[in-house]
Amino acid sequence: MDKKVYIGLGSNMGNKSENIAKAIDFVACIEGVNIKKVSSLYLTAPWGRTDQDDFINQVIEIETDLSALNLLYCLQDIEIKLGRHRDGKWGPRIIDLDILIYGEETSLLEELQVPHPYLLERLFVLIPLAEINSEMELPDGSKIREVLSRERALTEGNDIIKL
Ligand code: PH2
Ligand code: MG
Ligand code: MG
Repeated sequence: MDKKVYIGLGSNMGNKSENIAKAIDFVACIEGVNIKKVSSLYLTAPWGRTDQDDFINQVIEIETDLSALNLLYCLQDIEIKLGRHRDGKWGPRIIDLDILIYGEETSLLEELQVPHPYLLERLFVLIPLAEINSEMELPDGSKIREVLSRERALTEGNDIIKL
């Protein structure tokens, strides 16, 4: 198990926390994946497209020997098993499993961009990431705590509630 990987989970349809819990159970069953850390759940205002229900978000740290693409395919299988169907860009979803960071690797494939392209702008990802690894250095070399305080200063900061 060599690569340290962060996965963001989100849901804003149905029983949101149950969807996330089920997704984590499925992740735990993937061969070649060990879950190392799990953040709290956060209730978060919708980002990017605001005409939809609030999300519940969570971040997990795993170790894996799967390639980034194989991991992506396993996560997509889990999304389908939990009933996700095609949703528009940033639209409502039963479950979303995004690879945020995959070791030191960069991927710019159409189907997989890592580090996640919006990582530095999304408090609903940065806050749970900082909870499980407060010393983390982000892929651009910045410190998560510094990015977080900068981003928090730009927003009201009260649209993310730790559950
Ligand atoms: N996911 C999106 C779009 N907007 N907003 C929040 N708060 N949480 C999400 O997980 C989220 C979002 C597309 O994946
Ligand atoms: Mg997403
Ligand atoms: Mg996704």
